[in-house]
Amino acid sequence: MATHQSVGEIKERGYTVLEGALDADTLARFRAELQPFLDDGPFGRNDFEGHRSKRVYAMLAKTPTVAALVEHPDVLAIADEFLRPNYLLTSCLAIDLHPGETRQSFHFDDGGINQPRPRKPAGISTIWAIDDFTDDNGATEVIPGSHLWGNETPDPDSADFVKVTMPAGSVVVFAGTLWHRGGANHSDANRLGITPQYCEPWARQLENMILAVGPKARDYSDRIKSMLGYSITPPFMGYVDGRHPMKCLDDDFDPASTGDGARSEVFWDGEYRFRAVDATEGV
Ligand SMILES: O=C(O)CCC(=O)C(=O)O
Repeated sequence: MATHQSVGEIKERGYTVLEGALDADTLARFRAELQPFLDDGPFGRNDFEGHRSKRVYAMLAKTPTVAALVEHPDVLAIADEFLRPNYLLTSCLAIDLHPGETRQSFHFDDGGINQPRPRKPAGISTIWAIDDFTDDNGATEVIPGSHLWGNETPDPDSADFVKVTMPAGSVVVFAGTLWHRGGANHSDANRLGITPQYCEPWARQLENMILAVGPKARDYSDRIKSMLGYSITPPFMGYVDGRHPMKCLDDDFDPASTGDGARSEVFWDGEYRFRAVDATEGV
């Protein structure tokens, strides 16, 4: 589906589905990397995580192939339309619903910024189907149009929701303001989903990605490094010791390669101070 059509669907009803976005080989490789963490990991600690679900966090530290989902070009082309440059990866986790899991409570993903609604989404979320998402195995349930709501909250029993059924390898992309929940798994097999979520560069990430991923960040593309937090947002949010954070990974990093350096400069004048610049030197 063309980006402008997906963007239109998100603006209108809050979500869009990209079918067949991931090929079978990548899916198989990814599942093989993830399986040991699912096997060894605990069940959820509360109703939200799901007592019959397993969640794997800090995935970029554990399963390198998840990068193909996080920086999928069709997804990022959509996020680019909603979020400011240098937006961040706010969370990235696996959610494996086992048979018998009950439905989750309705929520929206950018609620943490605690700003009144209606408003622009401060995040774009995705949920990748690693297994087929079906009517009875816990496909995500979304309330179309609820991204535009003000203070309304949905009734868990009577809300007008849609089950996002989709074949493995597909992804639902939705506004951070869209009310949704994980469904109940009435089938006899697991339902595995992966949810990379992106947020405005001025918002705090749900997962502290710099700590969660640690030195493994070096293994990823500059785009992913930027989304983890190795980036600045104007004029200089995110600097480290007065310098561009990417210099923590690569002393020779040139901020001009991102355009970041063109926006601000940190200098020493008895104390650290900042000024807007149109050159990249010094950042
Ligand atoms: O597993 C799902 O389908 C949705 C989960 C979810 O929305 C969440 O945990 O934030």
